[in-house]
Order: sequence, then C-alpha cells, then structure tokens
Amino acid sequence: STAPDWWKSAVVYQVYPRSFQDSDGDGIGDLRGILNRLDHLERLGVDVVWLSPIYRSPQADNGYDISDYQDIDPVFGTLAEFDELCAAMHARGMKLVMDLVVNHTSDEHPWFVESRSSRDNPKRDWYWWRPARDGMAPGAPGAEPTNWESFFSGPAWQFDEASGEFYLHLFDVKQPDLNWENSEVRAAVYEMMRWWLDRGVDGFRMDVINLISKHPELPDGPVREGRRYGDGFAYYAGGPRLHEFMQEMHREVFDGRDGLITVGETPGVTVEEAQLFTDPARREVDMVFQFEHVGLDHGVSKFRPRVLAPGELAASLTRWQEGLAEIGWNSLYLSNHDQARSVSRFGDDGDFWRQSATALATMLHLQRGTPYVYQGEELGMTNAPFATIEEYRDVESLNAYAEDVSSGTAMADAIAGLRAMSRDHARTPVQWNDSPNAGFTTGSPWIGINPNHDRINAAAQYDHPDSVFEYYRRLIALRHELPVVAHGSFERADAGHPAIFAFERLLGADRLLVVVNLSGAEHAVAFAPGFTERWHDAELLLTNSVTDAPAPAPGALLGPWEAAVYASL
Ligand code: TEU
Repeated sequence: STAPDWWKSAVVYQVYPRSFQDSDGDGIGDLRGILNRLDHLERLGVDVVWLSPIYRSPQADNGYDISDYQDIDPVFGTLAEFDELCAAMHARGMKLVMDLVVNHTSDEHPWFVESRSSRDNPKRDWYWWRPARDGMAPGAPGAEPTNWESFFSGPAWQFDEASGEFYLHLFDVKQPDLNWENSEVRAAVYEMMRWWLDRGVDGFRMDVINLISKHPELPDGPVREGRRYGDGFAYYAGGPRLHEFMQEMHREVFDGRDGLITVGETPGVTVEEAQLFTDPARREVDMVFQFEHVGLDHGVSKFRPRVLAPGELAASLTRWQEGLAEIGWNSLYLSNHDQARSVSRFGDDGDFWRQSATALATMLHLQRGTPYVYQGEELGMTNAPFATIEEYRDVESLNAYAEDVSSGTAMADAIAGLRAMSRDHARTPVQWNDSPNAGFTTGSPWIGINPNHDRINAAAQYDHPDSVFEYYRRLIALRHELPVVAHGSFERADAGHPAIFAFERLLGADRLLVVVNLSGAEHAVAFAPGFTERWHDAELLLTNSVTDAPAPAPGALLGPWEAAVYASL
C-alpha cells in the first residue's frame, strides 16, 4: 500500500542471508535460498523483509564491510538473482528493504584504495586521515590522533605505513569511516541509494547512521576504569551536522517517492534525539532502532553482563512508548543479528521456553510501534551451546576474547561473556526441520547448527495451535485486523509486583488490555487506579496459556510467563 504511514501497521522480518537458507551447498545462505523460503514469510504474514548486507564484501564483518555497493557478493548470488527475489517478494505483496552501511566502507572498496594511495589523492579526504599525535612516533603508545576505543576492541585508528598517517575505523580495522563532512562522499552515497530505489527496493535500514556526523575537532574521550582506550561516543556520535545530513539525504533520495520505509540504527540515541529523527515534519526517517533495552544487561561492558531485576525491561520499553507517544514513532524489537536470542536473554529457554517466547512476543507486538521479527525468533530459537572459542565466528566476539586474553583481564571461564552475549547466538542457521543440518544446507555450515533443532524447527510448528510460530502468526494478524494495535495510544496499567507488565491501548471506543507475567513465578495482577472498573467485564482475545484463561480482575493470578490480551471493541 502507499498510504503515507502504511508502515505503522506493518511487520518487518529481518533476514540475515548468511544463515537463512543455503541453496548451492556451500554452507552459506544465499538469495536463491531466500527465494525458496518465501512461503514461510508469507505464511507468517509479514509485510516487509529487511535483508542484512548482500553486497560485494571481503566479509570481515559478515558483509557490514562493503567493497562494491552496487553489486551482489558472489557468495550470495548475482544482481539478476536479486532482481528475481525482489520481483517475487513484490508479487507476494511484500516490500524489500536493504541494509545501508555508509558510515564506513571496506578497506578494499576502490574509494579507500585510492584514498590511501597518497596524501594528495583526490579521494584522500573521503576518509578520516590524521598524523600521529604531536609528532610522536606512530608506533608509540598514545600516538593515535584520539584515544578512542573501537567497538571491536583496541584503538579506533590504524597507521598506514605507505602514506604515513592514521585512518579512523570505529569498527574493524577493515572498516574505515567515511568522511561525511565531504560533500562528494554524500553525493556518491545518495546516487547509490537512488540507484537501488530505481531498481525496485522499498527502503533502507541505515547502519549506525547517527555516527556519520562526528565532532570535527576530534577530542579525546574519558578512559573508563580498567579500559586501555577512551570512550569517544560523545564525539563520534550525534555530531553537529547529523540532522542536516539526514534532511539532505531525504531531499536528495526520498522526496517524490512514496510507499517507502526507512529505519535508522542509532546506538545510544536518546528519546529527545529519536524525536528529532522520527518527527514526520522533519522529513528524516520513519523510525529508529534505539538501544536502551538491549543495553540494560551490559555490566561494565557488553561481555560482562548482569542479571536484570524484574520490571527493568518493561520500565525501559515504557519510557520509549511514552517518549514517542506524541511525536515520532518506535521500532519494536528484542532480537537482531547483533543481539543474543531474546528467549534465552530476556525469557527462559529451559522449563518455560514456549511460554516465555510467546509472552515476550505478546508484550512486544502489541505495543505502539512497528515490530521487527528476527529470523528464527518466530520459532523460539535459542542461544547456541558453543563451549569453545573455536566455535565462534563473530569479529566482535573474537576481538573481545583476544583483548581479554592479551590484557590478562579474562575471567576464569574466558568465554563466559561470549556464552551469554555473543552475536553468534543470533547467527546460527535457521532451523527448518529436524534433519541433520536442520534443512539449512546440504554442505557443512559456516557456523554450528544448534543441536536443539531436533525439537525447535519450523516443520514441527506449522499448523500446531500451541506452537511459537502459530502464536506469532496470530499476533501479526491482530496488527493487520485491529486499528487499535497500530494506531492506539499506550498507557501503563499495572501496579503491584514488578514482574507483571500490563498496558492499555485505546483508539476511539476500541480498547485492548495486555497483561504479561515476565517471570517464572506466579504473581497476582494489580491494576493502577482507574483500570479496574474499565476491565471487569473484558473479553479474552488471545492468551499464551494452554490451560486456563486468567481473568483480568485485580488479584487474578498469572502463571509463570503467562500472557493475556483482552478487548473491548
Ligand atoms: O551495529 C552497530 C552496533 O552498535 C553493534 O555493533 C553493537 O554496538 C555491538 O554489536 C554491541 O552490541 C551495526 C551492525 O548491525 C553490526 O552488525 C555491524 O557489526 C556494525 O554496525 C558495523 O557495521
């Protein structure tokens, strides 16, 4: 549809092509594999498919290091196969969103090859080049132009012997940051974006788009306890020209086109900044991925996680529901290719696996915003039981492990942090059936397949009324059927025990009440004043309970991970 805000009642499905479906037996997922699985996506009822990068890439960061923005990497297929997939999705009424990774390129991109070739190359200023600090010897500790730490451990600057300067890479050394201060860079990016939209693409997910404007004076950041480098986030994110660039991009790329959807990935964004990004009057992006809830369990660092207290997740999501209630729009997600599996991380992948997977889905999909389903989340896929460092593949995880080992900060169990938080948990192949390779490949998979695919797989869940897949299908159908789900207001309704998360959605006379027990213990439901009267005669619309339907009345007991949705329509 091309109604201006069609994306408010849409559900987006994220495919990580490398791990979705292999069709040529090389153990790596590919475009033809996705084509062969479109029935699964249509059955689930999703409206939009976001593909993680499929462009030509050395795969240093699994495709988030791009060496040709306008070609498909041979490991995934060809441009002709892309066109076939795009047409097939459109034929089924699905839209296709590409991953836009333009804060940085691969160091093998021709732009960077030219830029590094000499200090007076015309493309030198397309990247961030700086001499060693204060004329220090480049190899001396602290010689880097700023003290910033990379997201992937170690310094964020790499010395280039040939041209005698350092270049900035906020991520891997093979991912040099583009210099968006340079209007030639911006023009080249916008031209590439228009080329994809002209080819039929329906929008973009914009990788770390809040990093494209940096504070040009490049100041040092504070060095945190136990860290070797400084935290430069305040200086390399949310810079002074960020919204200027976003509005220029909208004018140069999106103006005059309709039916599109755009989402900015903005690590560390605040509610106030998210309002600036998503206020429609500002013509920047439709929504952003904020990171508050997926940062809650980070201890002193991501790989030193802490256990959340009951109610922390609900409180964080409530802050964002309230923060963008009047201006802007939320994306709704718990999973993606960078986050450990939500049922393992926020639920219970043991005794209450199905119950907690469906409770989390209820809580997320019935909030105000556009929900994102990450491949396998609709099946309740869990973290992988990787027991040795050799089973990990992700550059972020491997670098963090190497840093721990080299700096002697490793814990007794040197991979405890990876076991809990590695991005690889999200990257094990989708579990299609209980055959040896889960139906993912006829070859040997690039990463281990979770052994629990013998019981957690799509074939075992299709048409089973109590399966996670069928529950997701019903939730997605609700968003398409009831305007109150997409357009209703949000109001927190619970009181009493913090493990109970209840909220009301209102649109005119239509009302929904969502009540979820986000814990493994039974708790009484208590409502804030004013809700009790409104909900004494509610009609049960949906529950994940396979036994009894809990009444919404205050004092009713909700079993472990029980969720119920009541309606007055
Ligand atoms: O992720 C950016 C990002 O913030 C994550 O790397 C996150 O900070 C990290 O995983 C800790 O949670 C985007 C892509 O989604 C990611 O896959 C890429 O590795 C990264 O940018 C660089 O392109």
